[in-house]
Amino acid sequence: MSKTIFVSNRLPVTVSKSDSGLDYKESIGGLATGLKSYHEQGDTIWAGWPGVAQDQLSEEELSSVADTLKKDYKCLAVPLTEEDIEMYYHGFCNETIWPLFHYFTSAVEYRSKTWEAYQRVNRKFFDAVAPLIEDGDTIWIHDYQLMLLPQMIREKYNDVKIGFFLHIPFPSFEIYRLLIWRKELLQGLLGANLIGFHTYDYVRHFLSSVRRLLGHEHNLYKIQFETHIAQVDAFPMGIDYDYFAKTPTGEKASQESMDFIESTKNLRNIISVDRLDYTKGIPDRIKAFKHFLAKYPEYHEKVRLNLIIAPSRVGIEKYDNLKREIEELVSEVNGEYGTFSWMPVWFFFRTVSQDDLIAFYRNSDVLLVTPLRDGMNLVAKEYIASRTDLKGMIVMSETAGAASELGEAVIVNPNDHEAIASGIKMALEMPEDDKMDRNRNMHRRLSRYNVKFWAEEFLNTLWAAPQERIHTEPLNKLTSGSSELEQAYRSASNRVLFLDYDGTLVGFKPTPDQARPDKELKLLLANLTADPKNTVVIITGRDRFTAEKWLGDLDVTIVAAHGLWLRKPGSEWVMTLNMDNEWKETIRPIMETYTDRTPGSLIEEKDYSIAWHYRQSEPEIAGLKRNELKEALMSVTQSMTVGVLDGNKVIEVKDSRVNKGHGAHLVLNQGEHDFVFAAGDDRTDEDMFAALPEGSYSVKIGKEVTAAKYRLKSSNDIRALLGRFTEVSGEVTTNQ
Ligand code: ADQ
Repeated sequence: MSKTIFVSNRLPVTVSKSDSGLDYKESIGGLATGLKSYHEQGDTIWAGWPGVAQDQLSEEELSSVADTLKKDYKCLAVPLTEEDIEMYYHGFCNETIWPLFHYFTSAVEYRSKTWEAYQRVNRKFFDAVAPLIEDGDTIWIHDYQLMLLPQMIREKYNDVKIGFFLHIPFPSFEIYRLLIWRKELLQGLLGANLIGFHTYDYVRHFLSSVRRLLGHEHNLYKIQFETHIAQVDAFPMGIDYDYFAKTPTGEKASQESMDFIESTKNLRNIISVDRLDYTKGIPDRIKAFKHFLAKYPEYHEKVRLNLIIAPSRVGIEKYDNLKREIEELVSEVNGEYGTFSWMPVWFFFRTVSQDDLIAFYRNSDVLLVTPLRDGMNLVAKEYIASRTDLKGMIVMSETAGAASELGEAVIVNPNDHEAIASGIKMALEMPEDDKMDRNRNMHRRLSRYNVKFWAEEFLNTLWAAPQERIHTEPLNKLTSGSSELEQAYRSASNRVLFLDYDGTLVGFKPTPDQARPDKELKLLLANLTADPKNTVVIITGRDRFTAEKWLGDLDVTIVAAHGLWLRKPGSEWVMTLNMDNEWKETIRPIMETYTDRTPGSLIEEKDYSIAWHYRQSEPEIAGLKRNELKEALMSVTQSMTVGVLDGNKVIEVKDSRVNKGHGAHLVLNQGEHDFVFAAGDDRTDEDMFAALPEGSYSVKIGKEVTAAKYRLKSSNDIRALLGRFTEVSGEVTTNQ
């Protein structure tokens, strides 16, 4: 039976240690509530840090925590040390990712020590979760603390579905690119089958970073990444609507809160509820409220701002300073505008219960929620849901994810105090009909797209996400004595081996010149050709001069320039086709026009082709120009013997008769072979694979779609396989 594993930094239950022993408390918050019903009823396990550092617990306590979490809460404790928490959570998560993803670029710290801790702790999560994973399982990973985990799981497990949801914004490329470890985080995320964000803006930002930094395009939000497809989509998180809408006011609320509420009945109440964080825009909000009081004196003694702020990241300097700044601003407003009978701002620095919150929400005419950046902001949704009388109104910043769903609210720029002040006035004075209409729309949406719907929609999309996976063969499967390939090699008496050069015999190098053959490769090829039963053919897109310079001293046949030139060992080069290059006169000017219009693009001319490269160009412009150029080329080449190839960041027009298939044919036609083998890594090698006779053995290096019979991971693997061939040659000779 397949199960679902949730993984998040914190568990839905928080463990704490006091003099009286260990205490277990349910964690509140959207995620815990959203997944609660799944977790209670389904075959699920939730893995995460329990909230207390492992070095604060004795061995006995540690195992008691692990047992209790497992038995009573279906949770797996991921033990973290104080040092982990300091460097990974307070460090990389909250000093690097959090400020950067919320556009606070000057607050970002780049410390390799915390980055190392982030990798180490992601690995700890992997090590903790791995023993639970079985084929067919679903693993749903949450949030910015665990962005490397999807790929760690993907590398080890083939038949699992991995989902990832980011609860904070994904910033635009111009911001994201500032991160030193930007590629690593993207690669970590792309290990998932489904990557979810709150809004389409974040989806766009993510796709654009993937394209610009990793060069992967998406097709309808699907990215082919290594061996699988990663799908990307928006799933705006909802709330437990029924709880907020249906809980009777005051039933479970504290007496203190109800008394407070009673004392405010003669005022218009504005409420704001946040976790203490610099992204929430609290100082600007107070300043804007001050501006409101200055601008609209008619509201003096009639209105009150209740700031309810939950302590968060206590003890961290930045947060302590923020609290101090808030306190000073509150005193400033109260000092300037307060009277003996009226205090305009009330500041509560505490976590209040959900039932108290509902009572506060219902007592408030306006919710003022003006984060400078917020992934979603659930408070806005909770407020609307609680006000079932439809008489509340929100003033909300456009930079909160929730703004894209709650367009009926009064939307403002959180830096614009003037706009917030008039927004407050507008919300307070909005005609009741208008207000109720707007609320009705918002209620409809929130009641349908609640948190349960959100979780179901994510999981259903994950389960339906593309499953195709390309499996690479473990090398030892091909090199084992019993493999079909080895048996065929062993028993053959006239073999031909076609070997592509770049990407196959040597790995990719930063410049083409650095790919010259190393000693080990030369020796390997020499050993292969030492067997008189072998014809070794190097078949490459390289020009004949380079090919001869690098490999001409070996006993190999060289097919260069994709099959245009052929050279037998020790012989002269032969041109295999009569080229007529008149067509270039038509094509070149068209490509030149596009090169002028697309900065960074360039033309490369070969004997038999002209190519337009756009790897260095700005992807958006290049994408458009590429389509236009391709269309123009297609139409002019219709009546010519040339073809248009759409390659990796290159459009090439070439004589369609020249390809590696043609080159392979020439060699194959020169004799009878009882073992035909070919290895290659890119699209041009597919022509060669297609030209091989039935019963041939072909190996693709890499993970793209192929007609080859086998796949291997890298040029090291192919070298090992060829090395094994030379050993077999040796064994066969000795036995004869
Ligand atoms: P948060 O930054 O924590 O979450 P938010 O979405 O507003 O922000 O959720 C806060 C939750 O805490 C709400 O359920 C709220 O009721 C509660 N809360 C806030 N102040 C409180 C207080 N003083 N007392 C008690 N409860 C309080 C992150 C992202 C958000 C994203 C969520 C969910 O930063 O952008 O919406 O995850 O994905």
